[in-house]
Amino acid sequence: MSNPLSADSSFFAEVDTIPHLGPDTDETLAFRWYDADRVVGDKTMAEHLRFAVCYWHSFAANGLDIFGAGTLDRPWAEGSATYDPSLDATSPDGMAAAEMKQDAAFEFMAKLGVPYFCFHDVDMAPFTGDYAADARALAQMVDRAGEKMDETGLKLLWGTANLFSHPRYLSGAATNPDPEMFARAAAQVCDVLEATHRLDGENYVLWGGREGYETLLNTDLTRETDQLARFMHLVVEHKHRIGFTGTILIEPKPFEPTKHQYDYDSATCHAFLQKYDLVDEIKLNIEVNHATLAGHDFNHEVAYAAANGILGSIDANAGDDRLGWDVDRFPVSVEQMTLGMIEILRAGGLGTGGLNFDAKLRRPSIARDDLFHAHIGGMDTMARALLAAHSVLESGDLDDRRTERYAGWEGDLGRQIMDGSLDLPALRERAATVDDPAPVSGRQEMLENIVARHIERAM
Ligand code: XUL
Ligand code: CO
Repeated sequence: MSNPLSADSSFFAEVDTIPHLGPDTDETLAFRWYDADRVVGDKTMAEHLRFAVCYWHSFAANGLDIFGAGTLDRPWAEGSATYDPSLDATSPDGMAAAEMKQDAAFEFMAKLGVPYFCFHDVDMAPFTGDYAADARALAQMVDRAGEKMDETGLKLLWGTANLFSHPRYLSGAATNPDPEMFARAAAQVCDVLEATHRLDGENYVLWGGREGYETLLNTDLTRETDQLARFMHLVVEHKHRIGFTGTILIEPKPFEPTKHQYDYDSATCHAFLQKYDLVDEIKLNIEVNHATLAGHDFNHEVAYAAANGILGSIDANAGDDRLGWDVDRFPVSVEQMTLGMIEILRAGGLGTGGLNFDAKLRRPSIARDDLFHAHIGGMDTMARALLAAHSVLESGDLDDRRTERYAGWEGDLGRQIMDGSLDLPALRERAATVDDPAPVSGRQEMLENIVARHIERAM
């Protein structure tokens, strides 16, 4: 492999700290809308949005896809891959590559001015599949990350364990037919949960990467979901044992990599959490493109989670209208994100959660500063969405009309139906004595125009 030690000590030397220059600037390496200290309602933009950079797409991945090799300029990638059994986890090259990757990541995040990052164990340290060696390498890299966090002021939004890349997890981790695989996955999560706690992480994420099935012909669905619940109870128990006060999050996704993932969408996750008595302990990390893949709008997934008290955090990205797989683009649609932000603001914000850019550069985007442009675009999109959503809610343009639409339920009839004082025969009797009710317009097009107006005017 090329020697990662020979690379520049400053990886992004050609880019300075990204300034906020306002909407009129033509400077491309600047924020036009995201202004960390600007107050919107009762909080600053930074406090509302709680942006995080993800370690995996931005630093671990090198643009490799199933049709071709990596294209991105990631000189450490050869020595520090997500899974490479030929690596020696503690070899100087493997660790040097991981350190170089970490230095580049912290340089990038500090220059971008985000408050948070997120990581998987395998992004941070060399990963060979040998449990003891990998755990040692991870512990070293986590300690080093802690020092970098102290130096830069960066914080950890969440940590997570990769339970899907190693071939051992080909039939799932917690839902594996072999309890030995469950046990190995548990060891990995125990380490990463403790590492997340050591770094004062604000959440811990469990994405069920291969917790699903390819065919029901060989699958005991009942047993597998019981196993998944047992796994989550173990995590919750350990969280309390070690005094971790962050939130445990699961991340809905309907399919990919498996044909059917058990954490299909917000509603499926909610039913699962209720069935297994986990609903007070675990919330959701909702990813925009996972919502699209499940056949939902992003704002539906947020609204459903919020309505059931399980809105946790957001993986902010975008899909593609024509592609049915997880393309993980950076957010580009102010309209889509405004609709999502309306639900987030209605819910009172994200609590310990934030907006994590689980998004990747396109394979041909190979210039070093492309990573800055991608994040600047995502952050400006979310900032505009925040301004527009805040303006919509502050004006009352939607909520006043919505309250009016349901006004009948605040009257005698509505109250008596809901409190049970009118049964079916009583309602039948009443029908004979009153005039036919007149339908009213749903006003959808007018409401869409109102939202469009707020987006146009939000400055
Ligand atoms: C995969 C995905 C993951 C999780 C963390 O689709 O979204 O990156 O966010 O494991
Ligand atoms: Co995600």
